Amino acid sequence: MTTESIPAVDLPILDDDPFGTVILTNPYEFHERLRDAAPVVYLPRYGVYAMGRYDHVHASLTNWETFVSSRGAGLSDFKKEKPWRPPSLLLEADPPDHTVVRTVMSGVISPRTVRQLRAGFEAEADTFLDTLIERGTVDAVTDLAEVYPLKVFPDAVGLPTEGRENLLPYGALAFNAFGPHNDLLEAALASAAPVQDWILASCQRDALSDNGFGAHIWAAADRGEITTEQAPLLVRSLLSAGVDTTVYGIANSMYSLATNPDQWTALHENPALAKFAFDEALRYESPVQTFFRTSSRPATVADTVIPADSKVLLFLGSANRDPRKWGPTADQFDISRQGGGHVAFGMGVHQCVGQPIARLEAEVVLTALARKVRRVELVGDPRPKLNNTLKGWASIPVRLIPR
Ligand code: HEM
Ligand code: OVM
Repeated sequence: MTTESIPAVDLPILDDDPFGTVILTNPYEFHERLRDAAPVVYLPRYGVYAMGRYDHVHASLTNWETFVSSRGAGLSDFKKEKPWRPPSLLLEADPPDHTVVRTVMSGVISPRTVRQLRAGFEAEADTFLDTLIERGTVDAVTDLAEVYPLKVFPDAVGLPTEGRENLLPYGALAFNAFGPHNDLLEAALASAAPVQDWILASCQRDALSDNGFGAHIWAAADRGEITTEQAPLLVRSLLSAGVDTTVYGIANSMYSLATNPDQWTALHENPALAKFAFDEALRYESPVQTFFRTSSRPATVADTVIPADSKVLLFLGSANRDPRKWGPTADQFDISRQGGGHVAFGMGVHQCVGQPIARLEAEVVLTALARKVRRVELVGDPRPKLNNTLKGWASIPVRLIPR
C-alpha cells in the first residue's frame, strides 16, 4: 500500500469483496455489516471508501461538487486510467457541462413525450400477455421481463429490428465495466467487439426512424442545442442505460411478487397498485446496486474525513434497506408501504433521466398482468444473474394462473 492510499485513522476496514460471487448473489448480510460498522468504511481490497446508510448515500448523491461524476461512476478514476469508451456526456459529467445536455435529454424524455407512448405500450402488453398466459408455465425473466421491454423500448427509440439482440449484451458490458476487472467483466468483454460496432452504428442519424427518441436527440442537434458530435453519444446513453435496467426492474418485481403471494393478491384485487408495487420492488431489490463517485476535495462525512481524490462506493441497494430510514420492516416487500424516497433511481442532478419510460413500461405490464392473473406460483428455484452493478435473475420459473 502506498502512503496516499492509507485510510483516515479510526475508519472500520471491511475485507469483503462486494464484487465477488458471494456478495453479488446475496448482498443483504454484507449491507447490514456495512451500515452497522460506521457511516463510512474503507475497503482495502479496492482502496476505496464506502457508504451504506441511507442518509449518507443520499447526502453524497446530492453533493455533486464534492463527489464528482466526471472522473467516472465506476471504480476506475478517469484522471488516472483511460476510460473503456468515450465517457457518457450525462452520467460521467459534472455541471455546467452536464446541465446543458441534461436539459436537452429531459426535453426528449418528458412527461409529455412519454405520455404519447402509453396507448401503444398497453396494446403491446395486452396481446403479448395473452399468449404468455396461454402457455401457463413460463420463465418470468426470459419469457416476460426480457421480451416486453426489448420490444417497446427499441421501437420508441426508433431502432431497426435487426441487431436488437446486441442490446442486452451491451448493457451487461456497460454495467460490468463500473466494477473491477474481474471474471464478470472479462466474460462480458470476450465477445463485445461486434456488439460495440452495432451500438456505434445505431447511434447515427441514418440508423434511426424519424419519430423516436433517437430522432428527437438529432433534432436537438439541428436546432443547435447540442453539437452533431454530442448527438450520437446521447443516443448511446439511451442504449446503455435503457434496456437492462428495465429488464432487471420488471424481473425483480416479478421475483418480489412471486415470493410474497399475499402481495400479488393485493395487487390482483387492485391493479391500480401496480405503480406502487414497482416502486417498492425497486426499493426492495434495487436493479442498480452501486455507483461510485470521486472526491474532488477532502470531504467530511459524519466526523470522518475522506481525502481528496478518493474513489467512493455508494450502496444504493443498502440505503434502500436501511432500517434507520425504513424502520424494522425494511427487509419486507410491502406494496402498501407509505413514504417514498428510495434512491434506486439515484438522487440529485444525475437522478435517472429515463424514469418516465421505466415507470411506464413497468406500470403498463404489471397492471395488465395483475388484471389477467390471479396467482403467480414459483415452480422452480430462481437462478441469480451476476453483474458488477446490477442485481437480478437469470431465471424465475413460474406458473401464471389466470383469473
Ligand atoms: C441515471 C437507475 C432506467 C437512462 C440513472 C441513475 C440510476 C439509474 C441509479 C443515477 C446514476 C448516478 O447517479 O450516477 C435506473 C433504473 C432503471 C433505469 C433502476 C429502471 C428500473 C433507465 C432508462 C433509461 C435510463 C429506461 C433511458 C431511457 C439513464 C441515463 C442516466 C441514468 C441517461 C444518466 C443521467 C444523468 O447523469 O444525468 N439511472 N435507470 N435509465 N439513467 Fe437510469
Ligand atoms: C450513460 C449511462 C447512464 C446511466 C447508466 C449507464 C451503463 C450508462 O449515459 O451511458 O449504465
